[in-house]
Amino acid sequence: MVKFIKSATIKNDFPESNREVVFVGRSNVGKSSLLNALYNQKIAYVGKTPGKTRLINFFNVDNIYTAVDVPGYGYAKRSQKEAIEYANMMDDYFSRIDKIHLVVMIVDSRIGLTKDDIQMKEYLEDMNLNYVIVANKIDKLSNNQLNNNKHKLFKDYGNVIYVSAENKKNIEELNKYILANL
Ligand SMILES: Nc1nc2c(ncn2[C@@H]2O[C@H](COP(=O)(O)OP(=O)(O)O)[C@@H](O)[C@H]2O)c(=O)[nH]1
Ligand SMILES: [Mg+2]
Repeated sequence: MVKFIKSATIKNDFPESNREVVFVGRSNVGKSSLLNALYNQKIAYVGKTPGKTRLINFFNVDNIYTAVDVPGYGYAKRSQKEAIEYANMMDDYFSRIDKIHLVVMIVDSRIGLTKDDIQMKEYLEDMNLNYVIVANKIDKLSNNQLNNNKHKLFKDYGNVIYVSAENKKNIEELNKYILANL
């Protein structure tokens, strides 16, 4: 069972926990949808307004680990003030490095890694964090297109898990990967 713990924006408010799996991705990539599919529950808000969620949300997953939903990056309509607040919040969160067991980085299977995604990936690598790339929205691709993208857009990124939050394709594989990599 997945239980909401709390929302927070600053270090002092983050809950006690020891094993966190954090979900990151560009706004609108389908992070909320993926969380809902993965946990088979409506836990995350699926928004029509990208970038709307500005809090970090913590969930207890089966008393095994804490799932952490951080706001999407690459949202162009943020004001400068909001962008700075966002960057500070992310730095605050990622400074808890010893608690973060895995980062699930969600990207669009149709697009590959954007400039923002690559920046995030480099940030994770600089921090020495364990991460996996999850390419979402494969329901929008034919088998041919998906194969093409695997060999072209994603060839440099090692182990990528291809999923659809929409039709739940490979969601169980993602679940297994998380549990095996805590
Ligand atoms: N076709 C398709 N659409 C998706 C998928 N996942 C999310 N979406 C749609 O993409 C939009 C953004 O989804 P949302 O979960 O709010 O993205 P977030 O901003 O990353 O949390 C919504 O219209 C979703 O219905 C998917 O796997 N396939
Ligand atoms: Mg969302």
